[in-house]
Amino acid sequence: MNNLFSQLNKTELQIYDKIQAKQAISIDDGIYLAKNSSLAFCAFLANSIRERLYAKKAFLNVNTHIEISNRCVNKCKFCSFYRKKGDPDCWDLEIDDVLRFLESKSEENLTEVHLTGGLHTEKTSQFYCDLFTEIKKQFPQIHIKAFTAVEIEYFAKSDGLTTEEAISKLKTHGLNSLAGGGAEILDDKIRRKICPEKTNSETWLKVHKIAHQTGLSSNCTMLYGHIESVEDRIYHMAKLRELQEETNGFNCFIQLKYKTYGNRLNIHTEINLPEELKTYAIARIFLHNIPHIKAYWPMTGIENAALAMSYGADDMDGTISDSTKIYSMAGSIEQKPQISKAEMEELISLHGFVPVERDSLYYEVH
Ligand code: V47
Repeated sequence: MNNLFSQLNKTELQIYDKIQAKQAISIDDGIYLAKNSSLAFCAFLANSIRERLYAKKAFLNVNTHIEISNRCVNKCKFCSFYRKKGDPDCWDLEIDDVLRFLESKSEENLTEVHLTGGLHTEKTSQFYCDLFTEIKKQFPQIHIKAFTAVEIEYFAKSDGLTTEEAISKLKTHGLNSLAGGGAEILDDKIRRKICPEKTNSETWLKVHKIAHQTGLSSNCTMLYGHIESVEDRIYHMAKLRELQEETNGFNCFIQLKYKTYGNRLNIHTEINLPEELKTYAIARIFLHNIPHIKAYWPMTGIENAALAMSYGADDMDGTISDSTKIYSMAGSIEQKPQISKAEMEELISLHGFVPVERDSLYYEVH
């Protein structure tokens, strides 16, 4: 470490002091780290925070993902998942399909179902209320984490409800928290280029704010490694940090590295592993008020996700049960994302961390 310190300049020493004093770093500090500092220094800072918060714990969840349908009225350029009705690889699950699927997983002791889909013209919020009612009847112990802010806003518009009314209706029927997707980069100039039909930045933030005020927590994401700059990433995180200051409703931050296969964005290179690891570290450093940094392995691969635990991340999401296709369709090496709890624990231990099963709100499961 002495060697590392001798190489630091004045700005880096000031950032180090802020972290020691548990202060937030500034936007300029974040940009400085991302553009000028070494991976080793960022990892060192991120780990000092991670260890202060969780010592050697690395969290995992026993969960499954359900993507009800890949039909979507939007055509986001980075998305490899959406299909039109009638396309050969378009799917559309019904309530019974979901219940049968969950029944087939009953021996896994799932504590969470993560449920999302596209913007579907026929599946209204009432469909999901009925689905949640049935899930809660048969599997009352399962936490339902569902929908991106984009889906919530779509339900509200289609059903003629306010955002508050749409969230309350879903919550009354069993919705326990919101997923973090749809944030992409919270900059409307970028959104107009990569996802022109999608809800704008202000609306995405507004939906999460209302959810938090209604008593639902949520996650937040960042889709990076496409047309955005390093500065855009930090400004994005700053918006999340600002909302968190107000509501304290985000449980975790998830960086989603843009995957190039099967979409229309026309970018053919992915960011490399060192940059990915540095982004975890900067997220941990910059998002001082967001408790958890998740390394989502169906996107980055199980080995990289485990490695991210040494770069500031503390959570590996869950066992998944081979039920998400967003990333396999976008070219992830994880074509069948499924891992047992025991395998996940072993991998975490191999990296020198202590595996801890958590529920969706990060309470430890014993
Ligand atoms: O919003 C879509 C991203 C998100 C691509 O809340 C892509 O715990 C990379 O949000 N390359 C959906 N990313 C997934 C999501 C998520 C995943 C895991 C856990 C949680 C959570 C949330 O996936 C979309 C978009 O940002 N995405 N296509 C792509 N080609």
